[in-house]
Amino acid sequence: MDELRNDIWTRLKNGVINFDEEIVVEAAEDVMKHSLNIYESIMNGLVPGINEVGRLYESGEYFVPEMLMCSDAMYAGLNVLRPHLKQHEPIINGQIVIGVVQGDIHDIGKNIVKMMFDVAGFKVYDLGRDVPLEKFVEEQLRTDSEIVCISAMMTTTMNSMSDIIKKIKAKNSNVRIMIGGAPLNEQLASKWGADGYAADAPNAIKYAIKLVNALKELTS
Ligand code: B12
Repeated sequence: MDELRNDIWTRLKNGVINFDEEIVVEAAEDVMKHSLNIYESIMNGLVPGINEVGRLYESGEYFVPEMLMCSDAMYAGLNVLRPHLKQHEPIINGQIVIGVVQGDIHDIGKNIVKMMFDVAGFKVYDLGRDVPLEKFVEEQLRTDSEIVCISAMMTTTMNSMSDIIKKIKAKNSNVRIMIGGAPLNEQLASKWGADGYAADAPNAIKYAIKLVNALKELTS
């Protein structure tokens, strides 16, 4: 079983690297056929694939068109797998606004985090990518969400997070804010006044549940 699972994950990974949508879709269908864990297959197949693409881009072997085709292949796999992620009984009753900062169109990571929040039972308001600062503030007020999640993938775009956090907190000091994305870390999160940082989707969910529970205690 381990061999079969590793073979399917390798096909997912290589399909993304070689921007071969057909191979990725076939491997994704095999994930279901053999009842493999869907989230693990995303994190051990598709994600290492796209990370290797980043390395190839950095080393000058790939350029933007290749990166784009690789991300299409990654989404082809994600689209097959996503509907089969099991919806649990809500683990928690909470609402989340999520989006990628203005100027940044990297949304694969944000979509994985969003998917996991959905699965955990949160109501998620997704602003998409390249989101102007004011939109985060307006959507939080409109939906009265407990948490706002902000994603950025570039060192050039992440700095706007500091302003977004200040503006949201100025309107509503009870909101909890989490940030994430490859260039972020805990130090930046605390420097900018965010309530949390998580390096990946499972930790994002754990932390969000903690924040919502603490908020409920505070306001009860
Ligand atoms: C795929 C990709 C693209 C695709 C994006 C497609 C899409 N729809 O997202 C395309 C081809 C469009 C692209 C374009 C560009 N890209 Co690009 N891209 C990447 C690449 C290879 C992978 C990113 C990715 O999806 N990773 C996989 C996901 C799953 O990981 P993740 O995003 O980190 O998300 C996880 C965690 O961070 C966390 N998380 C994410 N968000 C959040 C939010 C919260 C609240 C929390 C708690 C957690 C969390 O959970 C996620 C799941 O576990 C990276 C290289 C890399 N290895 O990171 C470069 C990279 C990000 N790109 C880069 C660049 C430079 C660009 C371009 C400027 C290139 C150009 N010259 O045009 C443009 C930018 C366009 C723009 N304005 O945004 C640079 C950024 C460098 C920098 N300054 O920081 C990188 C690092 C490549 C490099 N090494 O140079 N790119």
